[in-house]
Amino acid sequence: MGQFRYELIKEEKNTRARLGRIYTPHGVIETPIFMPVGTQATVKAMTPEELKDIGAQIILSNTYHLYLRPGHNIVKKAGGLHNFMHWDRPILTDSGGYQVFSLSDLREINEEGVYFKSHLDGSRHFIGPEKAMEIENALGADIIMCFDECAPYPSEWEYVKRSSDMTIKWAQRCKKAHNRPDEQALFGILQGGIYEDIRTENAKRMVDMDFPGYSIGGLSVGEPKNIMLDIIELVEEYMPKDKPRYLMGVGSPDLLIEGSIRGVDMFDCVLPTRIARNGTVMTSHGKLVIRNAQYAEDFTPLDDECDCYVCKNYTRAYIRHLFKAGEILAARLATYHNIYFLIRLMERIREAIKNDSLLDFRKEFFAKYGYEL
Ligand code: PRF
Ligand code: ZN
Repeated sequence: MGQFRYELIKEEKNTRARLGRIYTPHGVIETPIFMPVGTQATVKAMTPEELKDIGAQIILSNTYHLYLRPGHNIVKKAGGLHNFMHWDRPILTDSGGYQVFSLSDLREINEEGVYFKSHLDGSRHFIGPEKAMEIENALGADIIMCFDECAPYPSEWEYVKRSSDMTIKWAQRCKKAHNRPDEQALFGILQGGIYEDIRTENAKRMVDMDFPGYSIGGLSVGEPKNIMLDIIELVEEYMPKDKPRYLMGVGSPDLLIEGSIRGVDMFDCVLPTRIARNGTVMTSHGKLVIRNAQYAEDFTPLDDECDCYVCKNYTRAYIRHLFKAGEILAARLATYHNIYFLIRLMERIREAIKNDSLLDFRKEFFAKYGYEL
């Protein structure tokens, strides 16, 4: 597996949390890590320089979107996704196995793959495991994901069983079709919904395939939080210690902490960037809707404990004004702060793992943020 490697540095004393490093062709990632999402080859409102300033180590992008627009062959001609978007640190691409189901119209799933209509212009397309690998190989991310089906919640046992079996067959086909194994690490995706028997079998079979990393898919799709956490605990037991674990589509502060406690190394979520553009920011004292009238004359920073560029230089009153006036700087400043907040949170989680104090950290963070333990 060429340049890709996971190094387990330390296991926390009181939890399953791990401190680690992932080595990729574009640099090293300290884990646990939060990956900002750059769906369309851009983390909305942020330049790569700004992302680097705040310490983003890896970003995520999407096969489905880049295949539809501008087309993976154009990205390949540009010299790959890193060159195309001017980001020289690690990139992970999701396979489209999730977006095809959540965004496109008129899906038709069979063992071959998925026929769907583009959410952009209604044109008809097909993506299966081989096609997903062709696209991800062309994009050239450091970490790429197998093509899977994320069963909706709730789904019947029979549906999830069939879907999870198909995802395993697709994973075998992805592994076979992957043309650049020395440059791109292909991760397997665990599925199985909320059914413990399906999850267990799926995890064992996926791990037997010996991927360089594993992700937990099929969660954060509407199931209760305690069920999600139970499933993470269940499948964590089957995932090898010497490989990274990635919980897909999860990025709220409470779940970054809870996931880390349960041995997850990587997270991604559109949440911090999406809510930022709507005027919601995360602070050490919980979420804050900056558009609200109560901030009209509030000349304090977004978060008095944050030392980001935004909090050092701008006030709540000013940022509220920008949102009310429809100024694009509003989205830029709020996005900058929110990503910084989560990157800082992950730094504090890593620090707590070093000190074996992650449970105390959770207690303090939750109390202040307003979460119930
Ligand atoms: N599969 C893929 N991408 C995903 C998911 C999944 O199950 C999820 C689940 N929340 C988010 N992103 N391929
Ligand atoms: Zn800030």
